[in-house]
Amino acid sequence: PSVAAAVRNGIRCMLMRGGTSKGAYFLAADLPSDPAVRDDLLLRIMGSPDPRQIDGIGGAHPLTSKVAVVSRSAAPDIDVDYLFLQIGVDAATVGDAQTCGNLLAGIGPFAVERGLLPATGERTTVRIRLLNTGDIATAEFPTVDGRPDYDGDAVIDGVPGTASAIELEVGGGADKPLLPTGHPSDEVDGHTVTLIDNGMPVVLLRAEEFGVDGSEPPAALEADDELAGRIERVRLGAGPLMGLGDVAAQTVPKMILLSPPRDGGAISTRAFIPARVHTAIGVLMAASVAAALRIPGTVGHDMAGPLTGDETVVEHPSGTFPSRVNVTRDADGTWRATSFSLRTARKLFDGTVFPRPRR
Ligand code: NQM
Repeated sequence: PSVAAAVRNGIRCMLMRGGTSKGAYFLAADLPSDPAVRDDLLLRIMGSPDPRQIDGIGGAHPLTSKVAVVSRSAAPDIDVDYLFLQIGVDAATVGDAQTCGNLLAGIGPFAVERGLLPATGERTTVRIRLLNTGDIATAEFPTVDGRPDYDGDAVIDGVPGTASAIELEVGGGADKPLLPTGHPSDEVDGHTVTLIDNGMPVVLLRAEEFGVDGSEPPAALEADDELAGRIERVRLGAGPLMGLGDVAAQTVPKMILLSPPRDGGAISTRAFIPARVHTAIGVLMAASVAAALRIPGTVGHDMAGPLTGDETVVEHPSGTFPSRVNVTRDADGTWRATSFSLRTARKLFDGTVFPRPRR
């Protein structure tokens, strides 16, 4: 559709909570195919730029200003392609440099809702290609009478109540090493950091080196301009080392302050994404942290509580995130990993969204 037609007739859109985030889910075929035209339309739909997104459906926070674009996949053994777009809240930006593991939780149910593939009895498995990163994910969730069943007993911290469990496995596909520099730690802007990417490029920092203890609420960390400046300098230095180029205008890498666990978990985290501080932690951020704790010499390895089994309990501001990772090492010393996470998702609203007529 052209922008004019979309403004007049609206666009089919489903609002879903995916994990601890919320986003607008679209079929690729319902959006303009030209990325510049599509992005302009998405800004008008979400109500950006505006700190309140008052004239759109965005939720005025990066965790609720997200878009998923889904289509049937042409790739062998893959059911659907998932493109994630981060819509700026107070800036007119649409970023595709990262994926989102929380919105990923809604992709399988959305694909079944839209008829991209049939439900298969009581459980349905969807193979998903993450277009932003090249990774492959498998999502398994309950279905009843050919539709996703959102009602269940699973609890995830950061979301009230219960819902049905969505099991996510992410990894493989993209031939990327876990440690982009090949080292468990590097020096950046006078700090010892770990640069790691288990589905999400993150920079692990010692909270105490930054003058905080790592248990502060997100709002207190966000209010500290001096801290933000120091973290941003490290981020700008880390980007090129991670093969991401100049990251000044990108939402990756994410910056994660680590401190010893306080609630019986493996490690405590505060994640800058990268300006706001996450109220919980991203799925793939947790997977990257969990993988790092299993590699000697990383920031975090020496702070971690005892690691038993393959589950790593990552503490965050609203509870814990149990991430299961499988970390392996090739004969040439290259570390690799996959992750398994339990999430929930829910269809909130299905209908037609009307973009602002003018920017
Ligand atoms: O790391 C937020 C979120 C995320 C990312 C962000 C995520 C992940 O929705 O897998 O889900 O990266 O800005 O929690």
